[in-house]
Amino acid sequence: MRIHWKRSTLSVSVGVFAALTTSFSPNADAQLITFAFEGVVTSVGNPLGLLDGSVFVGADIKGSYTFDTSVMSAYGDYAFYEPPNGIRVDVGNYRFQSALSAPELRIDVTNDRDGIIGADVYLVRSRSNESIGAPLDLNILENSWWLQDPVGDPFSRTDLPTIPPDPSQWGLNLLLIQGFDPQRPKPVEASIYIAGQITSLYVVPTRIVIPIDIKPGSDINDIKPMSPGLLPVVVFGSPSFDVLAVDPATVRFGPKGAPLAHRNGPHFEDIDGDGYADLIAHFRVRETGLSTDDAKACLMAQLADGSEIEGCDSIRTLPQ
Ligand SMILES: [Ca+2]
Ligand SMILES: [Ca+2]
Ligand SMILES: [Ca+2]
Repeated sequence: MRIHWKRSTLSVSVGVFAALTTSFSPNADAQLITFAFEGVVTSVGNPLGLLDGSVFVGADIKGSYTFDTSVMSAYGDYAFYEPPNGIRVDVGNYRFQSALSAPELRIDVTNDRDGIIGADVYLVRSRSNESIGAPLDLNILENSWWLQDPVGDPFSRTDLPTIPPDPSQWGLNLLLIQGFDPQRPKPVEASIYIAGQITSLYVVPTRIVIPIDIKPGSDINDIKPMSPGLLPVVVFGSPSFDVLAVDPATVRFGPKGAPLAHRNGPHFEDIDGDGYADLIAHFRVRETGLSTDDAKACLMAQLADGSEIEGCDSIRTLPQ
């Protein structure tokens, strides 16, 4: 497989549409969406023997990409610069992923390119990636997934798809990772490449991160893990998060997932005085599974619509 051809074709596709970018103000109902995927390696370039034997033709690919529906575009070229937007691809012993603190994820949605009905493209491309450290020491310049269909007609517009594309509807299906050795000036040839196909995708339920306060009124949050007592935890409501939507039966706290200590559920009160109701839960300390090694503790719950929330706070544990 000739990788230069793939690379230059991708660049042209992105370049043409980047020139037409138009951004609008963020959408108030923005949502983070994660598509998980599975696939298979179809081709490996490893001329220097840098990759170990865990990457081979036929090896499993697993990964996911996350994007934000607040990004608007008139021409189908969506750009995402804030974490947790990005892509993660696991192959063998390696993880190829977008830069964790400064990602640049692009999703290009092209309908009827050059006026040809059915010349549709869906391109997910991470342009800023974490390097692969020792012993490999590679800069990852390409981490993308490209669907193109010259015969069918999967898209009729350039809206950002919020349900996963069906790979079986597309003629071309190419996942491509290329790594370059930073010691070599101006690399022309990739030091490694991994090509594959994505065979299935599914939506990962969104987990909403919410602020909590363990032991309201105390900043240090001292906990004696073996104490027979109760631990109060506040979940803060906000304009975008109504604590009344929390399903009390699903509330869990700590590594062992302690349930609410009170059978009649949490109570509600505006603890911080911001005008939005907050949820006050109590847990039996011994049921939380916290130990003297822990420096933080988290609360998890589901909302009535099935989405998940999580909030964490620091703790200081004390021996009995
Ligand atoms: Ca089309
Ligand atoms: Ca506190
Ligand atoms: Ca409040």
